[in-house]
Amino acid sequence: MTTMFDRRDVLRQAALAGAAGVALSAGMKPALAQGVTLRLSAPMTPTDQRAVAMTEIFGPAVKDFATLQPHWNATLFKQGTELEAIARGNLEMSITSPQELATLIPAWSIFTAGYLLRDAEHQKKVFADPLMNDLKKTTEDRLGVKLLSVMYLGRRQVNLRTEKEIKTPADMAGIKLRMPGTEAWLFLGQALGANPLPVAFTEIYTALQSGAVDGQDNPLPTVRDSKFFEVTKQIVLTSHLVDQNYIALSKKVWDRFTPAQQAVVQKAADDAAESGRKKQLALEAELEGFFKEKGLKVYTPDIEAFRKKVQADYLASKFAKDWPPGMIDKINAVK
Ligand code: KDO
Repeated sequence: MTTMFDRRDVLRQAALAGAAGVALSAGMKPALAQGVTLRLSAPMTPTDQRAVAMTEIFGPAVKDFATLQPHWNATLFKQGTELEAIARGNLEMSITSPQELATLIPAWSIFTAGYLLRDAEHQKKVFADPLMNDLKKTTEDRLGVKLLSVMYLGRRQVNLRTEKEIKTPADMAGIKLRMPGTEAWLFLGQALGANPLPVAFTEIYTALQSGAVDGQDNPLPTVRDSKFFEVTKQIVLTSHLVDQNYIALSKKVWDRFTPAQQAVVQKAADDAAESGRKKQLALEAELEGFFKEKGLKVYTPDIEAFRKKVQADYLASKFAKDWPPGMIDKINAVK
């Protein structure tokens, strides 16, 4: 785990790198290296619809001036270390999350709150809304990371290897629920009533198989793609988080593109995100049947009981103190 000291150091280095970028753009801007390589590191599998969209849509769209070089399954950087790698100039792209951004810029934790975003459409509109301008700008200035577009991961569901039926958060007591390894993610597991344990995405299957954890939470397309259904017995449709990832690009690299190239990169990201979103939504609609055929129990618990506890826990949490005043209301008002 990276310490607080390391994390502040990342911000300081990114600020220095940003200052260097400003000096360059003030006069000595280098010509764009021909055939710039965009190394992208992310934990998802190459068959995840977001990865497919990046490979089949984003890569070809920018190929005249940039080469997308994806490293899926966290093979280049470990899950959660990608933003630091971009800030330090060791990586050009990632598919990042509010939970990871929140480790460096606490205001991002607003989007880690369960039962906030309503659906994929709301998520897309919120990302495009001016209410996001400050957060996006702070991320560029302090981290040197430009967030190009929002990718829909899906509604997160509780997926257990245990058999006891779950109706309310009280039924989750004592369940060892795997969560990704950031504070905000662990808090979500706790708000669901479980006993959260940090495990990297690439280790989930083995942790479920060995019984090191009792379950995990992820959207249905991920449960199929990463084959978690093979080592679990039930899916509780809590829909506790309309999960989002962002296509993240080094701001230094972005600044080296010409305006015309920037327009191509932006459109490529938006097109990839839109394609991935449509495919994830279609999969979510059809996968319940697939899991039932595989012998899993799939059912809806008392969603209101979960919503009430999770929302109350977040509002009372230390995270809420970092949320920009009025932002929850603005998010809710986006129609
Ligand atoms: C996960 O680790 O559970 C998670 O779903 C968290 C997301 O933010 C994202 O990192 C995702 O993993 C990866 O893209 C793998 O699907």
